[in-house]
Amino acid sequence: MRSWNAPTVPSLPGDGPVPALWDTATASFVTTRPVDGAATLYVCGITPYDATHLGHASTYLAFDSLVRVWRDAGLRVTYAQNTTDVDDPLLERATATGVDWRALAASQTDLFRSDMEHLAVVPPEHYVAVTDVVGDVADAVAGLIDSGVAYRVETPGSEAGDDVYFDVRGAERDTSWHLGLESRYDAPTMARFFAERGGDPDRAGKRDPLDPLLWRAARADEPSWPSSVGPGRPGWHIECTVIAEQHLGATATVAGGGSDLVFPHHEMSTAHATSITGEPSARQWAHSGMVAYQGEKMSKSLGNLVKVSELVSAGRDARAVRLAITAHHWRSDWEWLDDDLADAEARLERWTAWAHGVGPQEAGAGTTPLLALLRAALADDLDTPRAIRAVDDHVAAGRPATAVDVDAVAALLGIDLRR
Ligand code: 5CA
Ligand code: ZN
Repeated sequence: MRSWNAPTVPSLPGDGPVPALWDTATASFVTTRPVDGAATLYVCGITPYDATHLGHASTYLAFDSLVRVWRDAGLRVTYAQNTTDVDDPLLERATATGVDWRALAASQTDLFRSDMEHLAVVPPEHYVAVTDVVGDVADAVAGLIDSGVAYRVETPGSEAGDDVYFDVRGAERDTSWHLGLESRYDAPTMARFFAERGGDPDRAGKRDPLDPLLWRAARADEPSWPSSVGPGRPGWHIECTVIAEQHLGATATVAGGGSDLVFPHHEMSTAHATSITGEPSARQWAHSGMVAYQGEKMSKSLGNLVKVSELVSAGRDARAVRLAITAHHWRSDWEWLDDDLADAEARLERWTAWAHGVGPQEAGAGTTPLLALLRAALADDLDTPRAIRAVDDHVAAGRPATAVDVDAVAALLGIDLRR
């Protein structure tokens, strides 16, 4: 599927350090270990039934910082992201609003692309719609049935066969994966999140309450595809397993998304991967914090949304939106306050005035003190708040901008001050 247009990312003198990043699975900082100078990233994409809100934006900006820092460290980066363009909430919204589900997904994906362009997010090389890989997902499910870690559950109401579930206890016996390997959650926490986040612990006929759906057999009035496991559509976790593996190989350098995906989504995705390839989905797991608004997690289902597209169409500067979001640490939970944007706009104005005073570029200009500060902050678990303070201090102290400084703000923080 078409990705979106790339922002201009100036190249900077020398290479920055390879970053250390917090890893959910080991609860420790892990320094990226590139393989042959390359790093791969899988980030869970949107379910396109409503516009990009600041929570989504914050998650994609966190991973955008990682991509920018990796590139600055001289790594060749391959980035893949999905869209969950067929799923229960999308189908429910389409039915409720009388819109065709495909049209809804297409329009919201387009809006997402334009939001990402406004926020200067570096696009993934592989932007993959689940509806484009249904056959591959079915084949993976067939393989799991063959290897004995997936089973059919009798499905009244479907004339097209039975749903297929993943056998978590079987996978624990047969592979190096076990429940909690990625999430580190205890059993009650897993049970709670499984029920809250799309799982069906009480489904009759399952071997274990935590067994996740791999394949949903066709129902009347639901989209379905003919496949090697019968007509139906993919379960949620297996889609990300298959897309990541297709584009990045067995084990991505980093996989992630928002912290609401720690369990069951990523636990089960890596369980599926381990059953399929013998290897986990990722060497490291990265999870961004949740953005709240009006006291609660910003979410499409609650409707407490501040949308990027609405801010932009109201004439607000998307660079200020990016600055306002990245003034928070990527892993912390935080609440959007309506004043945040005005504060960021004021900061952007100060920075722009500073950048416009830039002198002519000296030939072969080397690194600058500000570039070194930005690189050090971002290599330390993508500390964008510290990087922003470094620019603030520089500007407030009246230190003149060099061309390299302005390029560094554009390349590393994604804020183009030359506009
Ligand atoms: N399609 C699935 C992933 S395969 C999905 O979770 N879609 S989503 O549209 O609900 O979320 C898209 C991304 O934004 C996910 O990485 C999710 O973790 C993140 N996200 C959702 N809400 C918030 C929020 N309030 N704050 C920060 N990140 C969020
Ligand atoms: Zn996902």
